[in-house]
Amino acid sequence: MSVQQTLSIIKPNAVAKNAIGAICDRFEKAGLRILAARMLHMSREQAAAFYAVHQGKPFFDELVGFMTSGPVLAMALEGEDAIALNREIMGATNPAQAAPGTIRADFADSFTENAVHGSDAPDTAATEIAFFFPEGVCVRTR
Ligand code: DGI
Repeated sequence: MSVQQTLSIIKPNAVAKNAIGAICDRFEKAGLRILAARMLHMSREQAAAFYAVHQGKPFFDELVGFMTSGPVLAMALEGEDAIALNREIMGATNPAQAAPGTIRADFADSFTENAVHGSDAPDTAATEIAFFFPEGVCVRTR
């Protein structure tokens, strides 16, 4: 167990259904702390760069279209084993396979519109946090 940081995005479909508070409540109740938060409407260039690893895949254009369809809330979260904990709370990428009670089971509308993003490893977490928070994030002292 170690304290980690991870990048969370509340995606446009979840923002549109006013679920920011409900989703952040799940993070906080699980012990994840919000170190930084930024509401933004991503450009096509930003979304394509963020998901560059998926360029050329059949779902890429739909993914970029969705991620630019409305505002998102990007957050840096911190906690014990934050990366795995966040992904557990989120549920499986395909909401049809997400366990009951997970964020995706409760707030996803489709495979593409699956409500939240969470980093999958320490190196991607660091890259993704720097992508949205180049100025750095808060250090929690209490
Ligand atoms: O890290 P995740 O978001 O759980 O999953 P990922 O990095 O493999 O994929 C990024 C996003 O792309 C995912 O949240 C939803 C979308 N996606 C991935 N695979 C598929 C997909 N969308 C569709 N429609 N079909 C897919 O096979």
